[in-house]
Amino acid sequence: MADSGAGPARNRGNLPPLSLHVPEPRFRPGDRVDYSHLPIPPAGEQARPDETCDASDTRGLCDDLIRVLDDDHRAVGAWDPKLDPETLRRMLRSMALTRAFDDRMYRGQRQGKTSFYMKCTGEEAISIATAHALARDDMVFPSYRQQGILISRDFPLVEMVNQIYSNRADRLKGRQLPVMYSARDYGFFSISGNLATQYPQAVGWAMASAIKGDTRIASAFVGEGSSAEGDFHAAMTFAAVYNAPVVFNIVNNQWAISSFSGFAGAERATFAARAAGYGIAGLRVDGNDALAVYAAALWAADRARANAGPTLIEHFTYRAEGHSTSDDPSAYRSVQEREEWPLGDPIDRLMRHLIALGEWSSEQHAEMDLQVAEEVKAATKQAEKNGILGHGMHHPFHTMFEDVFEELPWHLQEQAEQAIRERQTKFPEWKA
Ligand SMILES: Cc1ncc(C[n+]2csc(CCOP(=O)(O)OP(=O)(O)O)c2C)c(N)n1
Ligand SMILES: [Mg+2]
Repeated sequence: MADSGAGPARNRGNLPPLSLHVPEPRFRPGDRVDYSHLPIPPAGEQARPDETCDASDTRGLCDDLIRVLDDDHRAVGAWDPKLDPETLRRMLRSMALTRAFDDRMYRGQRQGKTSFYMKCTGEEAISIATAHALARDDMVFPSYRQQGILISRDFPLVEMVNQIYSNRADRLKGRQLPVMYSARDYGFFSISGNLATQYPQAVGWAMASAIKGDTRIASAFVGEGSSAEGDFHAAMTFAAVYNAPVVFNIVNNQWAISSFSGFAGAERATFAARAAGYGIAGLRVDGNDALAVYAAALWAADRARANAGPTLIEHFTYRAEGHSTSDDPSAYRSVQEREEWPLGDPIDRLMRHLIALGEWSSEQHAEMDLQVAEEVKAATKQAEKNGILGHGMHHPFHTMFEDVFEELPWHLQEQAEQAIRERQTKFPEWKA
């Protein structure tokens, strides 16, 4: 009988049947967590090549982990960015403010003031140290977990809350999911819910900057899970081919909602190692070490600005909390993971460093925590005057049909009228 190939396994002598590997995370709920398999090199031991080096000179750094803060909270090694205490305190404050903001917005969601929120707990150093290393007018192409960049650039908190509440003062008119900010004047490209689309956009922006003979660079962020998207690879190819002035950041926080990093390829190679395949520079960084993140971000920014090419930076970190307010991580991972994470907490580490320098104290830290909590509370109260979810104080309903076409086409005009009519029939008490 002719073999169609569709039936039972074909027998070819003693060849083993083919099989697939389906990744499985090490720890599930209830498991005891032991991270001793993770190689964590001592701080300060990583060589720092010149920013304009050959991309191949960074190969070793793609498998290593750039670390500056040591176990005694001192800054050590060639990557120490030697920041002055004032800058360190500014970064610490932005990190604390971001965490306080996240905590309050999370509670706001639980209180029904917004439908959705996403925290970046444990990942604050990545966005905030990067923002401090970039120029103020460099364009960032963020994912939804880089609110620290807006906060570092002093974007008004009240505007963030207005967006989260989708209220009548939301400058995005309620058209974006809460936390999907857009602030061109703060060098913060519109966040898209379609993962990884910001990567090719960043490359296009960077290429345009170069074509115009400008000096501004692009800095793009993606989660490790999203790096499995095709857009990631298209962006890398374009950037490598045209030597675009762009820095690619992969935030490897181990999880993509309930999928672990293995499904994006983490079992085979580091994410930074992908740089080698494209012939661009790659760095792998302790993402919970604000000084290491700063040093790597500055190295890559200087490299891009010197026309020496793009860099891929993997920030090795841990998503300390749920993916979003719609998630319950206790359903799929061990709660011990956060406690056992070997790279600690980024705010705690920077605080201890400043204390070790004699430039900070626990009392000052406690005082700062109170201040940032007050600042967030004041912004929330102010934003609440413009409305919260379900209180009807949003942009007029009909505006959702506007701003796409210069003139509303007839079929959308009809749809708008129908939608408004139906809404008035169903909810006569609601305003247009
Ligand atoms: C193209 C696309 N696929 C899937 C989703 C659904 N989704 C939203 S967030 C997310 C996880 C992303 O994980 P990761 O990239 O690691 O970022 P993290 O949330 O950890 O910061 C998924 C699958 C989406 N928004 N867009
Ligand atoms: Mg992730």
